[in-house]
Amino acid sequence: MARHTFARTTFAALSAVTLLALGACSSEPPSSDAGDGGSDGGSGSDLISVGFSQVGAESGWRSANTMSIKDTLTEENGFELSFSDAQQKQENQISAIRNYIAQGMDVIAFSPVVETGWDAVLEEAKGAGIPVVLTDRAVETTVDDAYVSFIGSDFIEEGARAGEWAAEQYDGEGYKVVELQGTTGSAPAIDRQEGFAGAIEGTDLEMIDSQTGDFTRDGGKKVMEGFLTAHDDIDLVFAHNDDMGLGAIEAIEAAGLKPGEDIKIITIDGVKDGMTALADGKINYIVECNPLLGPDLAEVIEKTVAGDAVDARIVTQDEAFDQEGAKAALPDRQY
Ligand code: GYE
Repeated sequence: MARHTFARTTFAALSAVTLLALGACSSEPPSSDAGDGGSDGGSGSDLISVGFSQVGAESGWRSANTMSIKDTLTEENGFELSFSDAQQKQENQISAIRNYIAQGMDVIAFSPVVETGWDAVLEEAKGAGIPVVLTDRAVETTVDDAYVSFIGSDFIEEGARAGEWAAEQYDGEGYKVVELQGTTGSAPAIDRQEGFAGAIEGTDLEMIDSQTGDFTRDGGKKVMEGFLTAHDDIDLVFAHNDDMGLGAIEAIEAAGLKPGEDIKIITIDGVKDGMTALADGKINYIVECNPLLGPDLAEVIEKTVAGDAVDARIVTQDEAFDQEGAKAALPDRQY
């Protein structure tokens, strides 16, 4: 545990240096839409101006998360939102945040694609007196009071729940497990891996391979094809999100095997496509990760601007589903 923290801190320091160098020569602007109010960073209106830098559009979870934020931070609700999509690239997020600082936004919020490398830009926001709110993913930073609140799920807990369920079902059967990791260096990939590994430790479930599929369906499919070529004894797939699990289903079916039976699948998220595959018996278990963070974000922003205290950590509550649970939940599923 201590070693893990040390390694992350050291890497954070190194990445900050690398990013200073990168920032000096980066020229690619992130894609963005500045909202109805254009680029006037909040001056001259009663609306709270918010710059939000999103990770990308890599998964069903992300689409639902974006929808929740755009549907909540509306003019009717008192916000002027500038939203940008970083296409899963940290340098795009950093330049978006720098633009928001230059525009003098009232508040900046972002979902950091990876954990480390944010020190310089967080320091800049702090220097400009602009409060920062983190949604969904955490950062490792040496900057004091770098953000007012972090809103999102406990990813270690999610990985642990997936691993505990796997151990309950399959311990004693000598299961061989492969893992489809999320984006390398992202908080959910690091933490879900750690939580799952801890939960299967001491059981006879054995992790035989683990690679990143970058949280995308296509990535999950390609990595699973590789696993199926390299190993003929896979019993169980642990995918860090539904989309990679859905990609794995395609690869398993293309190899003439039955997902959910010949090879079991556990995923995290609980978006409609994942839940449908679970109800159909192609996925065996899903640990939910709630993407609807807009309302909590709106509340934190309003309180911050009003000068009220906010919780430094808001943990989103998640459920878990088996096949029957998915069938029951699907009709009311919002995303
Ligand atoms: O699980 C995955 C997405 O950060 C919790 O990112 C989020 C993860 C989510 O791409 O589907």
